This record gives sequence, structure tokens and C-alpha cells, in this order.
Amino acid sequence: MPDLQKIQIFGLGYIGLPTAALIASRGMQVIGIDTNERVVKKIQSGTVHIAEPDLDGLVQKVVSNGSLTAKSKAEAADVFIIAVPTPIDAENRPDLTSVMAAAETISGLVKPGNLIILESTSPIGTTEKIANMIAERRPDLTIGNHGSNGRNATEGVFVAYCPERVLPGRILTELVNNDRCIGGVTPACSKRAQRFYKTFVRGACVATTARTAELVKLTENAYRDTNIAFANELSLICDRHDINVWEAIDLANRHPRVKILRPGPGVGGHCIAVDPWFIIDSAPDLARVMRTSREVNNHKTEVIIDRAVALIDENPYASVACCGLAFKANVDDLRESPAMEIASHLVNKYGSRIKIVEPNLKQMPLQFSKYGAEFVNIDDAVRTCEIAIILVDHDEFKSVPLADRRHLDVIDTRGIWQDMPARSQEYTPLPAKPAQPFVATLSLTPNHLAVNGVEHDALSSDMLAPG
Ligand code: SAJ
Repeated sequence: MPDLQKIQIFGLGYIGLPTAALIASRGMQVIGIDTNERVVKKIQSGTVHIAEPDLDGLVQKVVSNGSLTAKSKAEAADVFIIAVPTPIDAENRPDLTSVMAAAETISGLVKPGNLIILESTSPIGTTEKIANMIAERRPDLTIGNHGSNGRNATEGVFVAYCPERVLPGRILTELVNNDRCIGGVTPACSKRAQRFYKTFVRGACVATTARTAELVKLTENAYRDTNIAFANELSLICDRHDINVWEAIDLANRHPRVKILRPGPGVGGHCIAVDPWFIIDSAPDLARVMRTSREVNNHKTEVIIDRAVALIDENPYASVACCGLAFKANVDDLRESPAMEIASHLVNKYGSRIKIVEPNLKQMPLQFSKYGAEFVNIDDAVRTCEIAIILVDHDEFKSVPLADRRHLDVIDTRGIWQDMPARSQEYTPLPAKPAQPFVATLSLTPNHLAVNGVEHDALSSDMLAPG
């Protein structure tokens, strides 16, 4: 495709770098732009600054064959992709500084026929904002269509939103195989962007409007956040009633239309813990479930901190292993990680009593060593500690044999060591609030079950069999 040969990607992070490497591996010339000099140097040397399966080998290959180059300064290209961070500020409002800075740079370089794609998670209306900015800065260009004048028509500039939806840990596979949702600011923009994505995406590339695509991206993550909040809320309710939440969820999930997610120490990562705020900010009076879900998930982290503090205070001579810092299993990403928040709290309070285990990092964050915490591997942690707090379900933790950890008092926020003896079960039941008593009169005969006089179907031996 001669008009889409030189691709420039702004932002070489968790999405930009894998995308750049993948496109480069398909024979296009790719330039990656990053404002961080250290990142640029690292990629120039063919190495990577993030842990993601198979990314190191791919980057090494495309840098050494010259198809991917990392730079600090942008230049002309056929396609510009913006994959820079869109954080939230202290009031949970989207901060578009990096996106608009990239758009500003592009507005100085763009030529007729070029395609500009926003991939960063963004509030509704951002892609149109970029198109408007380019139209303002460059009155010589039309947006999303052809200029007039018949045979001498000049092509316009095409602007589209195409969110990434890849799962960290599976990025290179999902970049190719996931369906993409492509929202142009005009139908011609969607078409041009579709044509581009089809050169390296095997999934369907479905066209829509820019605003719809922006909302779809946010919706996917808000949906997941809400479902995790349900699991986290359920875990607290189970604790109050002294019911094993993992067992309750496994049993409920045997219903063909129920699929409860896993509770944990809260929700982390740069996406799910952040994106719902973009919707809430856009419609604060309407987004009630989404806001509550965010609050429930954040509250779960505080509950775990309180439980850990109570257990450590009860055992004043115990050493404590904080197992995991990443925001989820088998990645090295600490962004918005509830495990980091919990470990930081415990390190600040208990200093050298805390041992940090994070198999995906070569060293622990500096702030931990300042307080005397030690960085150890999981084997040393279970051997030398009396308490373990499981914060992340890394494979390395799951495979510790029961015999090696039987002596530990455990708070297992991920439910990975459910075979522990009863004394170190995950949850200390929460104090119960006075509740309305529920009184049921049961009468059960081999073929009849009646609750408060209402007859139910006969119980079969299948229904009573253990799971
Ligand atoms: N988590 C739970 N319980 C669960 C599932 C997840 O507590 O049952 C927690 C994880 O431990 C983690 C957080 O949620 O702290 C998020 O992890 P995740 O694996 O659900 O998602 P991310 O943040 O790695 O990636 C998400 C994905 N979005 C959806 O699944 C809807 C991914 O497809 C997106 O591309 C990505 O956000 C993104 O970049 O937006």
C-alpha cells in the first residue's frame, strides 16, 4: 500500500511499542517517538523497557533490520498513531496534555492523504477535538474528504479513533487477533483507517463513528470494573457471614448464565482503575453504578490493609512476606497497583519486618529499601517468614508446595492457597451488623422440599453431590 508505508507512533509504552514492532515486522517503515530519552536509547539498542512475552525478540529483530527506529523528534510520515498516556488528575478528570501535544506536533507535519489515528483511551469527543485543532492550524487541508476542483482535487487528511483493547501479558497475540473498532470523524476517515489496520490485524475491523468508538473503549473497561466490584463486594459479604467466597463463586458459576469474576485486593493497572472515571466525568449525574463500582474496588484495598495490620500487630515478632507488587499476575507493571499500595503502607509502618517478593522485577522500588524492607525470592520468603500476604496470583506463588508454607499465617487475597490448614484461612470474618432474622421452616422428604410451606422440586442426588 504505497500511501501507507511510513508509520510514526507517538508513545513507546505498553501499547505503542508492541504496535510499532508488529507493524514494522509486516514490512512497513516505523518510527517510534518518545519524550523519554532513556526509552529511546533502549529501543535504539534493540532492547525493551517493559516485560511482555515475545516483545524483546521482536523488537531486537525489527530494530536490527532497520524497520523500527526510535527517535525523540517527530518527522513527516504517511500515518501518525498517537499512543500516549491519558491519566486522570487529582479530581479524577481526564488529562489530555500528552494527546494534544502530540496532535499539535502532527499538525505541523501532516500532508494531504495522511492518516492520523488516536489509540489512547480518551474521553468522548477527543478525536473531533484533534480534527478541529488540525483544521484550525492547517486551513490549507480538508479533513476527512477530498478537496474540490474535479481532476485537481487534493486529498484531505483522515482522522480516526481506534482504541487498543489488548490484555497485558497477551499483547502481541491480541494485537493481531482481536477485533478492532474504528471510528472516523467522517465515513471516509473510517474507511482509510480500516484499510490500514487490515494490513496487520486478523480480527474484524468494524467501522463506526469516532464518538461511539471512544465510548465503546471506556465501556469495555467500566463493564469489567463493575463486574470485579460485584466480586469484591460479595467477598466482604461472605466474610461477614463466615462463608468461603471462592467456594460460593465457584458454585454460583455453575449456573449457565452466571459468571462472577474473582475478588482481589482492589483493581489496578492503567486501564480499568482509570477509564470508568472518563465516563463518570462526562455524565456525573447518570453514571451511578460506575462510580459506586470504583468506590467498592478502592475500598477493598483499604480493607486488606486493615486486615494485614491487625494480623501483624497480633504477631509482634513475626516477619511478613508481601507476595507480589504488580497490578496483576505475571506482569511487571506497577501502575495503579493495589498490591503496591498495600505493600507501601506495610513497609512504612513495619520497616524491616517486611520482605518484598516480586519475581517479575530485578529489584524492588527504591522507596521500600529506604525503610529497611528486604527483597527476597518466594522460596526464601516462605522459609523465613511467619506471615504471608498474597497480593498477586503470580505463577511462582501458586506452585509453592503446601509442605513449604503450612507454617504460615496467610492473608490470601487471590484465593491461590486454598488448601491451607483452617487456622490460616484467608479471611477473618468481619464483625456482623445486627440484621433482620430470616426464619425458615424446612420440611424435607426424599421427594419433597418445602420452605415456609412453599413446595419445591424434589432434590436429586446430583444436586447434592460435592462440586
Ligand atoms: N482483576 C480482579 N478480578 C478479576 C479480573 C481482574 O481483581 O476477576 C483485577 C486485576 O488483578 C487487575 C485489574 O483487575 O488489578 C485489571 O486487570 P485485567 O486483567 O482485568 O485487565 P487489564 O487492565 O490488564 O486490561 C484491560 C482489558 N480490558 C478488558 O478486559 C475489558 C484489556 O482488554 C484492555 O485492552 C486494557 O484493560 C486496556 O488497555 O484498556
